Amino acid sequence: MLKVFSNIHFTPPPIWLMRQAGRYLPEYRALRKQAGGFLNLCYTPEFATEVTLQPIRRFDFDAAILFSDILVLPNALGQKVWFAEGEGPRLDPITNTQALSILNQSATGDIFSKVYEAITRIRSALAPEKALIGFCGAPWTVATYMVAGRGSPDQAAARSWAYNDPAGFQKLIDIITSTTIEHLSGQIKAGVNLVQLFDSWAGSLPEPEFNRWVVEPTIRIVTTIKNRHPEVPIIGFPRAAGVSAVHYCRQTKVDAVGCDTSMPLGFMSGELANTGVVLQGNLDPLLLVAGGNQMRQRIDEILEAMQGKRFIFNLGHGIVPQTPPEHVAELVAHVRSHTSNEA
Ligand code: 1CP
Repeated sequence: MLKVFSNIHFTPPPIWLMRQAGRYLPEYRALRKQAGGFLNLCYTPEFATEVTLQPIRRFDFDAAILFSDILVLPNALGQKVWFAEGEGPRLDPITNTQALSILNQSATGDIFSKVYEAITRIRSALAPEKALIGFCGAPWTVATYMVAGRGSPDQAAARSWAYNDPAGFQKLIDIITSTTIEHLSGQIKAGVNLVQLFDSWAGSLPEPEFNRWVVEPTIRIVTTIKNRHPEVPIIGFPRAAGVSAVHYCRQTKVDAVGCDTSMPLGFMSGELANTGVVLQGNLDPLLLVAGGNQMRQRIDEILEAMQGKRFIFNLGHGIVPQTPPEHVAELVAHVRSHTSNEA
């Protein structure tokens, strides 16, 4: 588990980065080529293990995150998912209640068992003091991909279904929610030490729909996982939720909250920290691409604002492919050089 969950304030804070494995690393690109595609990397335990460990070897992060994807879950349920080279993910879209019949919750084991085998291997290869993070997409975010069949800037397809036929859309959310609970439990049993729920598109909904499609399913997931595995911390990442992040933390009872790039540091250290959660974030991934003095200054500002809080250093969203690996090394060194300015 990350040391920050022990209730003590650490200087410097623990650090890991979203998308710390991936296309910005030459060793990742080489293995992806050898595997013959992204999903082959995810579904071959040897490859998934190697890719998970690559950034730990290079940068000595405090945590490894399982190499997988949020779209493994719809694929395990029977939806066709593929990754075209140079494009984002593609799925055969599910756009109405009748189409839900292709989803089969009792067939997920074929794919999920590959993920659990990778977790067992990673946990035994990883130094005991390093945390292993498991994850799922949150139901709303996963639904946006299942319904549109791809990433979309406005999540219009899922939002429209949710407005036109909320009872039907609820059925899709319920299937994703219960499968997410099973998949997170499976990951925990296989050896992950904490889990993160990625709600990358939480920011696209008005308040009533935010409550119904983001907060409610997350409450169900957190409550059930806490019942089954009370010792496992849960990080929620309601990206771009703005001030609604406070309500999200209070209602869902996540242990930690991922703060996106746009979140003001004063809001994080004030209203958001007052909910009692551990904070995680929130350097702009493009400042990591820029590097240099600008990046170091912003790291200092974040660390000063988080002084005395329980805090995990991370980005505000995932590393982008054009990131120079040397800048990542510089980021880690700079965060680790930070010492408390309290007497
Ligand atoms: O090699 C390649 O072409 C694939 C690039 C790639 C990678 C490295 C994808 C496709 N997924 C991943 C790994 C991944 N995805 C991880 C692994 C662990 C890590 O190192 O962090 C995780 C946690 C994810 C989560 C994920 N996948 C999210 C949530 C976080 C976020 O970025 O907002 C989302 C939305 C996805 C969907 C997805 N998978 C891949 C891409 C390019 C996308 C985004 C599609 C879009 O543009 O909407």
